[in-house]
Amino acid sequence: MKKIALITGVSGQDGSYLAEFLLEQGYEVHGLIRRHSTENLDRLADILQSPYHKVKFFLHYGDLTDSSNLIRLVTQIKPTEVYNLAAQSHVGISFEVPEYTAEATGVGTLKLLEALRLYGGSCRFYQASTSELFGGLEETAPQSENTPFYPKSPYGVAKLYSYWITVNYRESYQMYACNGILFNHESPRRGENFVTRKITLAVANIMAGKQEKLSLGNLNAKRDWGYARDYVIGMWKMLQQDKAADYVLATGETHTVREFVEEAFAHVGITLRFEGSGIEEKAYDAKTGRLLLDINPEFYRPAEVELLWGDASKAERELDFKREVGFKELVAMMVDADMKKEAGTK
Ligand code: NAP
Ligand code: G4F
Repeated sequence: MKKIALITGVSGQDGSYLAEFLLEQGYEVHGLIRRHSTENLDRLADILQSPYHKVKFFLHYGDLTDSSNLIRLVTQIKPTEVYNLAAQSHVGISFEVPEYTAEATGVGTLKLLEALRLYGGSCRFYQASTSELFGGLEETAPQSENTPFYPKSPYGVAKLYSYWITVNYRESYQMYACNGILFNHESPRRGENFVTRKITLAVANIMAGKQEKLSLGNLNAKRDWGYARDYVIGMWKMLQQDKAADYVLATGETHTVREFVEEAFAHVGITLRFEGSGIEEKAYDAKTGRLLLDINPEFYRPAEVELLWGDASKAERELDFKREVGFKELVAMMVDADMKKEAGTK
């Protein structure tokens, strides 16, 4: 049978890696994109310049909040696999736009599932669920498929709805529908306002003399950071099983934001000396005494998830999920990519 994938959120970090991977596997790939006043397809540049474009790779305008558009696209494309990656995916910003986040990140999933139910057939469905579902229950770490949920943001609450509506459609309509409960995953394609990329960009800019210092919020938050490309392979594997199920993808390691900053500066030969605590905390170049990091409470969130630490043993066992890139390599890869980009702009 011809394999046809529809990816919502194809212009995002994960969507771009997944599209590349599926094309390599021989799929015909369709991506949903939104209209912007200036085009934002940078992450798809390689595919758009490749022989795949308009032969095996097709883009369609749409929006997860527009059900008539989703029904039309599903009927027209006739996908065999749908990957629902589209979302207002920024946790901090979800406090600023809670209603829109509920519409896109929550109810949008229902709209897509309904489009698939109306279309009929045996299309498989992947939902981009998240470790933000675990949120506030620190005592339950490391977190697995059996850990209770306690979201701490409008984003987490919207994703909770998407998680359960996916389970509900699997149980009610015998759809092959999976939740991938993914812990944070990063790459040089990560959005610039997520903490890892904000840090690696700042390191590159500071080294180039274009930025004085880096300002962050909560340095004590702990995250389980993996590499995005490893994780999109896990998404695909979830849709290749005999029976649909939900899986955690994680590294099993957790690090503070402070450790990420230390490692990123260490990669360019700078050892940081931290002083103070809370909003008074600062970090200096241990050699020169130059201020390189301070705290700006603007980046604190009204409610915070302090600890994410995943247990991916089910995915390792059943999907043979593997991660090729560890924490230090990930930081190095992101810093190097931003340094290279910076050098290219001179
Ligand atoms: P991302 O880079 O922020 O990409 C989000 C994508 O969704 C973009 O292509 C964006 O399009 C699209 N989008 C946003 N609102 C939309 C709407 N209303 N209709 C259609 N498309 C819309 O996110 P990511 O890091 O690749 O993550 C992919 C998915 O996994 C998201 O659902 C995210 O919540 C989830 N997730 C991510 C992580 C992680 O650590 N990266 C972990 C767990 C779960 P534009 O380009 O037009 O903005
Ligand atoms: O990089 P972040 O914004 O990612 P967050 O909130 O963990 O969410 C990401 O991972 C989730 C999976 O767990 C995804 F579902 C979600 O879509 C997204 O991809 O923040 C990480 C941590 C937070 O604790 C935040 O408070 O870093 C802390 N932080 C400290 N200073 C900051 C900053 N975060 C951002 N974005 N910017 C700062 O200046």
